[in-house]
Amino acid sequence: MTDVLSPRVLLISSREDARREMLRIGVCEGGIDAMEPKIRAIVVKVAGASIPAAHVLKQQMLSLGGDAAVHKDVITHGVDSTDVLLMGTYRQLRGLVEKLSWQPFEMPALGERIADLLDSFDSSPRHVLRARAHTLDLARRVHVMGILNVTPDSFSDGGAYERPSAALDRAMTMVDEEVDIIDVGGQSSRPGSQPVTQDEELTRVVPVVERLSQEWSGPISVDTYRARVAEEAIKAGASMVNDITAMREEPGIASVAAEAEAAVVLMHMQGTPATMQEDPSYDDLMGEVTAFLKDAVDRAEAAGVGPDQIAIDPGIGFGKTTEHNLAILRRLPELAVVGKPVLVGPSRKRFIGSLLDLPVDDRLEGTLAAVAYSVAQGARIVRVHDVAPVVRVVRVVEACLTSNE
Ligand code: HH2
Repeated sequence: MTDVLSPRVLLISSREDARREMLRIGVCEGGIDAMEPKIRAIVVKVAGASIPAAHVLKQQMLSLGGDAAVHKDVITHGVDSTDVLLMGTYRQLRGLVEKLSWQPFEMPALGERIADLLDSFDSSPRHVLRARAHTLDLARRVHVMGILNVTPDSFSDGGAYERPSAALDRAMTMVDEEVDIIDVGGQSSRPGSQPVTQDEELTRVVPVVERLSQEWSGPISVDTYRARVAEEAIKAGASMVNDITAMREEPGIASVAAEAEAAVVLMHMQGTPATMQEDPSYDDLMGEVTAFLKDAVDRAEAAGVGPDQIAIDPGIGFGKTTEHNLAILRRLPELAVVGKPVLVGPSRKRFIGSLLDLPVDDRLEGTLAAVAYSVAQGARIVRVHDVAPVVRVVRVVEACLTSNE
């Protein structure tokens, strides 16, 4: 029998966890509904609040039994504005939303935004990704995107699959290894790389997409920021556009994707591949990455890309130091605020090499660790070179995530 004097800590990280534990001790259904929002806590950051707004937030959170952290000089009006950390249970934060609805100035609008935020963090998102004829059920299963670089100079597999027949062989090997998506790229984006001409990119990519789509009925993605390359690849059978510039380089790519009902991957990058690793720096890493991705999503949707046709990617290695990359993986769940499925591409990248002091060919274990951790942190698509071992790792992590004992 359990010793009543041995209290222990439970890990409650989801609604489901909360309900299960209450059911286990015999709480009635009504009690479970009432207490489930009280069981989990959340911290919400409000940037740049005016001093009156900060006072309202502090008072209301205290009245609800929570609290709000503000700048030390708010009390003496020694600052014009302050960031605010709202801390409380879901129940208290929902109470705040209610109270803000009858407050003056910008408070009701802030309340609505907090309500949206609570909605996106309060339940497991049922993400699907529509890509022309394909519907990828990302809620059910993490998808593995296999990299097929048809380039002479990619950082890890450059030159290996330049001939279309070699590329096709490689693709079919990935299919045997149970890849979900194949991402065909005709231009390296490794740090310091220079762009190739559009004609060269077309010559590399289109024949491979065409032949692959004849051999395989799964979703083919094209790794390009050029509207014309995306258009030709789609005509040749691609159903997804992976744009490392998040449609900033050639905004016309958004309408190409929208028209074809292709899926898009919008990736964060600071700078351009030619210069991005010179001195990457951020004042607020996750704040900047999420704001960038939200803006990219808004632009894509404004151009007609469907809300369920967009995935986001924090861009591991694109204008980031090793520390930045590690922090992004650790704080990956924060990207839920954007409301789209997350893709992560850590495969064989330099941050793994610098952590382990290993060359690109010896980064498999490091890649697998980064993939496992990313999936545990909420990534729903992983972009990798080593499909077979990654599929095995992903299946095991998924099983842990969905265990319900
Ligand atoms: N990384 C690379 C290229 N494309 N696309 C997305 N969405 N996310 C990534 O992290 C990403 C990407 C760079 O890796 P690789 O394709 O292996 O190398 P190269 O750019 O040298 O061809």
